[in-house]
Parts: sequence; structure tokens; C-alpha cells
Amino acid sequence: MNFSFERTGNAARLFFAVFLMTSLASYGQSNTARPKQDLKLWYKQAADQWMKALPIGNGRLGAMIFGGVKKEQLQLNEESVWAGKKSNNNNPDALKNLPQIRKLIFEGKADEAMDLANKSLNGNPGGVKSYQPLGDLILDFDHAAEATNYKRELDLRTGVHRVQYDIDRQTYTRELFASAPANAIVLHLETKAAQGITTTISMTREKDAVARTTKNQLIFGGKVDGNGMRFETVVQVINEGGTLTNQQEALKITGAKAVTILITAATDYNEDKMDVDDSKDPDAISQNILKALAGKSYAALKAAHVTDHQSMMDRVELTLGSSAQSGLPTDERLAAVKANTYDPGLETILFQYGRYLLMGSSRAPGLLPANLQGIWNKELNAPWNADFHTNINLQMNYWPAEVTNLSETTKPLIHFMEALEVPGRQTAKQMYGARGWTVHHLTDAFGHTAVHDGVTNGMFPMGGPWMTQPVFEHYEFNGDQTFLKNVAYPMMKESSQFVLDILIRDKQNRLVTSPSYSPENNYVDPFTGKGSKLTYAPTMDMEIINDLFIRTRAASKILQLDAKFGDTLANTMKQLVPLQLAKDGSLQEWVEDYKETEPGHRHVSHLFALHPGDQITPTKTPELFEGAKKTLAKRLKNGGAGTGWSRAWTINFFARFKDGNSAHEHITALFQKSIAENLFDLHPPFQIDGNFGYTAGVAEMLVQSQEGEIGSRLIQLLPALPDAWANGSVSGLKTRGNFEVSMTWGNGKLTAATLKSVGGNTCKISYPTIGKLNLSSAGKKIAAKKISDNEIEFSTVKGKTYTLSL
Ligand code: FUC
Ligand code: CA
Repeated sequence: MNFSFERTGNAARLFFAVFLMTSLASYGQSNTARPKQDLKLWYKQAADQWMKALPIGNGRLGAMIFGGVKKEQLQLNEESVWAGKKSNNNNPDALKNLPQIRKLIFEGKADEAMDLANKSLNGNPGGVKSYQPLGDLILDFDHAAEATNYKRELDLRTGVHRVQYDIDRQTYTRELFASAPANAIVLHLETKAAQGITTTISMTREKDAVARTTKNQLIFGGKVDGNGMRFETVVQVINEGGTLTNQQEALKITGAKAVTILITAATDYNEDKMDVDDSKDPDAISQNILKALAGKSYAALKAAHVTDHQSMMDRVELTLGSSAQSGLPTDERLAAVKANTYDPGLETILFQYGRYLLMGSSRAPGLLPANLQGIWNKELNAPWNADFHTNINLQMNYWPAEVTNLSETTKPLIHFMEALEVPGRQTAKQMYGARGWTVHHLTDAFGHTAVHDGVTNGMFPMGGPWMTQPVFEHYEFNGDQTFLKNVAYPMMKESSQFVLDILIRDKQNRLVTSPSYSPENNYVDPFTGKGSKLTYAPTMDMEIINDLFIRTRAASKILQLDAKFGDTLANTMKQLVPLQLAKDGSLQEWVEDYKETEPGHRHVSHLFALHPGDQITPTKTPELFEGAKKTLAKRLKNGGAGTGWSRAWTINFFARFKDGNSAHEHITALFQKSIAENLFDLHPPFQIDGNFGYTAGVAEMLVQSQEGEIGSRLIQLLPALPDAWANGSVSGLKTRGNFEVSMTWGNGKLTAATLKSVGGNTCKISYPTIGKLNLSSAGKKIAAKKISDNEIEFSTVKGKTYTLSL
């Protein structure tokens, strides 16, 4: 491409002239002409453990596929199989003891405050129960000989998992996918071998479930221990050729040419009530799903699935280059990266895997958000119950949702949040005497919002306010005012009311939260020299409140509602404890310049205002921006970023520092320390937030749109491009203000970009050398207002694409 550059304009105002482009889609064309990178996870051997098995999911149903030759194992999940019960766990003693606890904290008697809080604020009873598996589907094959040419692969582009091997020079194939349109998992077996396929299909679970069969169905279910929730899996077998016999607890296929197995499941959980609902019939739900699939061929089911999958997956294409390892199986590639070999192709795969996993665990037909393991869990008592932690983890799960163009994955989260407001109001009222709603540091499918896992871990009234952030982001990225009016704003307004009502005055007459903590770090109590958590006005609280109030006020302005309320929020913000720099110049974590007992702590809560928040930016708050750098450096010097999710957050922080090389160092470290053979992220153990945080981090390195004000954000192209990614391209990333960005770059510099204006908003955009830009749309030159040497602004028409070339 060759673009000329000309400039016209009068002395007062510079306009960039623009010129005619013969081919609007030149960027896109060159991109499609190039063969797309393979996005496959593949292995030459079956998984011998769960962390090597590969995930499929349709947002509601999930499976981990082992791919064994003689025995195939699908560990199955349905999102609503949960232990635990709906209950009001708010401690009835909370409200009356709150003033005393607050007084003790102000007096520096953190120990005494903790004693009283332990007795009166803890959930009664505390703790939630685990998300649970449906069970394992087992296929026992009668293969006598050993297999050769074995291969299993998961193609992220199609969402189809494939196993292939030869026995006696005959090929056997298995394909599996979790289909959203079919609302079922589909498994297809095929061979040309004369003896066909012979297999016995059964299900197992550690406890609480039994099997029965009908003509062509295996039905396996029971009740969750403790809450009586009914769950049931229905496996329906359609054989081509051969015979199907039903045994008491298994189905046997003998000598079939091909077999299609439809797997679906349901429970009697009700997402609106966040409770078990006796009026629901899990068997009827599954039978209806299967009835709708009657007569559909495997080819038709697969085609519908692939079309649906690609309609989301293909929106974003990332190319970072390839390496000598590109042709290797995934486990060998990963081992090479762990041994310090650079493999940009694997970085792309992990980026797309995050998108794949979010689609797999959070989309219709599902209605529950991605939990700590997305949707994939084999244990009756999972680590941290595979619950919804709201002091970083659930939020991190949704960081990639909007920017990587998977907006519909936020629907289950938003539905969940709306349902959570109901118990959240009870907590606000009963514990704090406050209006509005909140949730503390975790919740579950039953909407527990009280303090759980003890005051030490759970005293975080800011879970609710923080959780409104992804809800508002859904608006900012998509501009849907009806959504803002009916869903986001009312939720944020009530969350703001909660905050207004819990704020109290400290000795300096500032407005503060109390009791609270800085997740989940201890400060050294200056009075006792011991580690302590309970405090007032930890920095993160102040930042979250500012974030909530700024967004709520902006929303009220956009909607022209509640002007007075907006003023109250503005007034209140002025009276909060401001962000402070510590003696060492770092951003301070607590209201006083305390020492931390663990300076390398995995949470870097006080950098919330840098990311995922937007109050700290190099232009708005240069001193705090420098302080934030020192804060992160201090954490890292002391062994920080130890867990997968913490490392992922670090990538995002460095992206916001516009420090691509440091961000990339932590990408390498993430691969080396926190990625398992199936590319699941390791806390350890497996925790999916690290996958999602990584994907968000990569996007954040390529495009940012948090600077500027709501309604007129600045789009920054390649804000943190590392040297390692000198040449590459990306298409389809979204920005706040509802633009879709595509770019190519070479030798570390942007060469061309296109912006699709999805919402028709004014576009403000920056890049270090944007002064030399040509701008056009549909072959016509466009005039842009020059704001500074590296920033321009131009109005856009909804649906039109704008081309920038440098
Ligand atoms: C938070 C973190 C832990 C873990 C848990 C699920 O409490 O501090 O590291 O990720 O959530
Ligand atoms: Ca889900």
C-alpha cells in the first residue's frame, strides 16, 4: 500500500486531508489472503489426567475430554449443579455491633475489633458449598489391538474436538462438540473397519446418582447431597448399522458403522429465584431438548454448531508471527516455551483460548456466569468451591468479554447480578441498615451475599460496587441506552445508595468505609506489631467508590435522570480519603502508611484505579501513575504475581503503564510457571481467571480506550507493543464508544488501521506518529481535527469503516 500525505487548512486549525483509497478493505484483503494460523491444541497421546483433558462447553453444558483409545472418558458438567442452600446468613448481631466495631477500629484497637467482628459480622453460618459435576460418561471400546497414529485435537476455530487413531490399518474417528444451538453435547464415532464400532456406554459419579436405560437412552441422575437438587443427564444413542442393546445401567453398541450420541442434562435449579424449584422437571427439560433434535443428521448438527461458533470466534483474528515450534504438539510447544524458546504462535493460541473458554462457560443457553473454573469441574468439593469470588476473580473472568468482541458472554453475568440484588438488599439492610444492595468477597448459585469464609477473608463490602463495573462496561462498549436505563443504571444507583449509607466520618471528618480490608493483605498494626486485616478506608475501597460514583453520575447525565442524586455523588467523592503516596513514593495501600506483612502479596488491590479502573492515567494523575509503578515494582521485588491470576493482572498493569516489554516478560513467566498441558491456568490448582486475565492483557497491550471521559474516550493504538511482537496484525477488537479496531504493524510501528464505527460516535484516537496520517472511508477522504501531534478527532457515521494509514 502506498499512501500520499497532504495537509490543508487555515492557520488556526489544521485539518488532515484525506485521500481516495481505491480499495477500502485493503487491510482486510491482505489479511484474508494470508493463511490463517492454526488454532489447535493437539497431542499425540490421550490424557491420563484431568489437567491434560480438553474442554468443550456451550455456556451451560461442559465436558473434559480424555480421548482414550480403549476407554473414552467425558467428565461432564452442567452449570447449575450446586451443593448448598438458599438462606439468609446475615448475622443478626451485625447492625447493633457495627458502631462499636467502627469505634474500636478508629481507636487503633484492630484486635478487639476483629474479636467482636468474628462474633457479630460473620455469616451465620458462614461458607458456601461447592459447584459439582454431573458425572463421567464412559465409553468402553472392544479394541483388541494397540492403536497407531493416535492424535487428539481441539480446534478453537470450530469448537470441535477430534480423536483419531488406526487399529489394524483401519481408521477410527471421534468428534465431539458442545453445541449452543442444539443445547447439547454431540459425540460422533465413525470407522470404515469391517467389524465396525463396538462400545459400552455408561456413567459414573462419586455418589448420589444412579443409572437406568430406556430403548436408546441412558439416564443418569440423582439428588445433590444436602439440598435435594435434582440433576439428570440423558444420553441418547443413534447407531448407523450394528445393534443397540440396553443393559440395566449401560447401552451397548455392537458393530456399528457410525454412532451419534446426544448428551444433555438439566437440574431443577431456577436462575431467577437462585433456588431449587420443585416445579421444574429435569427429565422433561432434557427430553424436550432431545425431541427438538430428532431427525437431525450428525452433519446438520455439526454444521449448525460450527456456524454458530464461528459467528463469535471469528470476530477477532490475531497474528503475532510463527516459530519453528508451530508444527509441534501443544505439550511439546509448551515444554519448549518453559525451556525458554520463544513461540509467538502459542501466545496467540492462549489468547484465543481465553475467548474460547469464555464462550464455553458464559453464553446462552447458559444463565450462570463463569465460575472459578469456568464450567469445568470434576470434584464434589472443588478448590474454593469453584464459586464466584467477587474480590477480583469473577471480575477478571469478564475482562476480555467486551474488548475481545464477545459481548454476549456478559449476559449470564448480568442476569446473575440482577438476581443477586434481591439477597444483596437484605444484606445491606440487615447488616448495615443501608439502602441498596451489596455482596461481600464471594457468592454462589444461591446468591449468598453475607460475610463468608470468616471476617479475615470476607470483610469486603465493596464486592457489590465493584461488580457493577462490568455491567457499566457492557454499556460503554455497546452504547445500548435501553440497557443502561433498565438494567445498569438502577443497579448502580442502588449500589451507590448502599455506599452513601455505609460511609462514616473519621477523626479528620473525611468519609470512610469501616470495617473493611484490602483484599486479602495484612498490614502491620503499629500498636501491636502484628498482622491485621480490619481497617477503615483502605485505598481500594476509595477507588471503587470513586469508580462507581463517576460511572453512576455519568449514567444519570446520559439518561437525564436524578440530577440531584448525581450532585450528591460528586459532593461525596470530594470528602473521601484521597489516594495517597507513601513515604517511599509508592501508592499507599491503606489509610495510613502501614507496612505489609507480605510485601509480595498476590493481590495488588490499591492499583484498582490503574486497572481495571481508570482514575490513574499518565495524563490525569502523573504523580499517582508514577506511584503506581513503584507499588507494582515493590510487589514484584518481593516475589509478587505468584498465582496465575496475579501474574495475569500484572500483564494488564504493565499494559496500562504502556510498558510492553515488561508486560511481555510476565506473559513468558505465565507460560513458564502457570500454564498446564491443556493450557488451563494454574493458581495452582486450576483457576480460570488467569486464562481470562491473560487474554484481556494481550488485548490491553494492543488497544486501550480507558483514558478521557465517559462518552469521549481516547482510543490508543498499540499502547504497549513489546519488541517481541515487532510484526503482526489484529482485527475486531472493541473499544469503549463502540468501535471495532483492526491494525497491522511492522518493525514495531503501526502501518495501517481500520475503525468500524458500530455506534456512530465521534472518534478520538491517538498513536505516537498519528500526525502523518491519512484518513478515508469508502474511498473518500475524511477530514479530522488535529488535537495534538499524536491525537486526532473525527465524527463518524454508524456502520461505516474508516481507514487510517501512516
Ligand atoms: C481470592 C484469592 C485466592 C484465590 C481465591 C479463589 O481469595 O486471594 O488467591 O484465587 O480468590
Ligand atoms: Ca455458564
